[in-house]
Amino acid sequence: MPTPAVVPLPASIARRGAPFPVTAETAIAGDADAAAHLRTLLAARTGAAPGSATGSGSTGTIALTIAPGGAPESYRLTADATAVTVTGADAAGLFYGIQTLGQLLTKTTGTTGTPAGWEIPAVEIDDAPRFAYRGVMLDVARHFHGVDTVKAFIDRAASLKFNALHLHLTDDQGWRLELRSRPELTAKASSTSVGGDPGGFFTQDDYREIIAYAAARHLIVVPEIDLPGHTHAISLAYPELSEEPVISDQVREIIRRYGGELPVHGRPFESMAVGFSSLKIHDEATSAFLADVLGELAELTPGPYLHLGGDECLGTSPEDFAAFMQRVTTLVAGLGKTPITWHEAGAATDLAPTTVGQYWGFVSPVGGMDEKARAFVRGGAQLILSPADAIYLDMKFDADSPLGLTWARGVTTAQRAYEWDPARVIEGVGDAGILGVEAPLWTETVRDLGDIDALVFPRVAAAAEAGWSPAPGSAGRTWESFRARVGALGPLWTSLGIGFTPLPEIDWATD
Ligand code: TNX
Repeated sequence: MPTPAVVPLPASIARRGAPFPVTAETAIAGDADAAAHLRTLLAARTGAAPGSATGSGSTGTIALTIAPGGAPESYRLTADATAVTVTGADAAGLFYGIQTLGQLLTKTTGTTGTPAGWEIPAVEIDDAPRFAYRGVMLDVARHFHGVDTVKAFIDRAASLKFNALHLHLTDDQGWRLELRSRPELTAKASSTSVGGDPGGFFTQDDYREIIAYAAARHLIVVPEIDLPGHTHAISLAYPELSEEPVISDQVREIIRRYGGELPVHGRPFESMAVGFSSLKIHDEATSAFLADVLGELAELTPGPYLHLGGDECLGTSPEDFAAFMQRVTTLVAGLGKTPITWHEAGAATDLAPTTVGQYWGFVSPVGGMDEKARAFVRGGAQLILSPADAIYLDMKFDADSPLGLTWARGVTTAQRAYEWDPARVIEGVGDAGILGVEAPLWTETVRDLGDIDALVFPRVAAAAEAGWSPAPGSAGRTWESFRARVGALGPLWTSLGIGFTPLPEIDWATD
């Protein structure tokens, strides 16, 4: 019997005996929230509604319970011919057990005397995540993506046991969150996107709605205000806070290649160049602005983290950059939140000591990026790993598609997204120094949910496995196994409305 196709691979999975039939008579018992999630999933996958609250149980029962005591987010799932039990150590664990159950649900072809139907293979699964933080990132600044798209993105992430949604809310091209303390930001700096496309922003109610929707699926929201670079949009609302754009050869080259106009202080920027903008680091008005913006963001955000950016500040001197990151991480720590910054801030001494670094260099580091990342761990904090050549979801896998970029080692593959180990990226930083893994989707070329799905699936499943599953080298943690398991998920993804790209590296099941 082949091992059932579960992604991310569980910590332990064993096959045993005869399958559990899923019929209109299947009873679902136990935790009401979890039962509702399971029913939605069963209905989407089967097109019918097996497993109703009123199921007689004559063909078996699915029991959903929470039994505290195990590791956070862990669950145990057993299935045999008469019963399925999913027991979570907490509500998140139970929710993840249900996601596994959705993947296990298999269509039966039917033989003479037995009609075609659905079943759950008999299994025994004990599962818990390798890393506490498993994130996806959506850039809503380069192209704005509204509440419905963000919710769809959350559903997709939750189905692969991600527990954090990082929203890149601000960048040179737009400011996407309404703030009561600084209403000019969205009034004057939110209406455009890359390439002349329309912009948009989240009202505070939108933001709260996203947070609640994510929480119901066990994801926290990590908002990012990218500072002190990637701040050209601020110059539309508060011109006095920003320096003149620094036009480097690299800025000219990107604009020559991808089109658009050079950045002009106080005017919307709709092209793709990076690294030209900077806040005025030493002005009191900048300090007052940061206190308002970050104070209000901390109030609006129940999750423990605020992301402060800090990447590609080529328009800021290294000394000013270091002083700024020290000041702003200390401000955020004082607001009771844990700051996250991109790894560049590791060059600064005296960051708030809890500051988490997010590494976006390559799996084999170049240019001293690993040294900056290591500084966070040396200071007693942890890292989130987002190696760009492995799990940047905006990298192209099809040279002819208009979607995606190629700067992280060219056109990529699902195999490259899969074959890396978080504990082998930054020398000297093993599991203990790693908070988790995050797969970012930058949206310079990404306009809608169809574009998102086409770039994100299937590679995001490889990122999920890097964050959740036992380290490569454990049984089943191979590209060949992943390839087979992810291919088997095609029909589930289709029934959930996910427009994944059927990469030719993978044999996709059709039913
Ligand atoms: C680099 S990686 C960026 C983003 C771009 C992305 C495109 C990082 C922290 N910054 O500003 O959108 O490349 O792939």
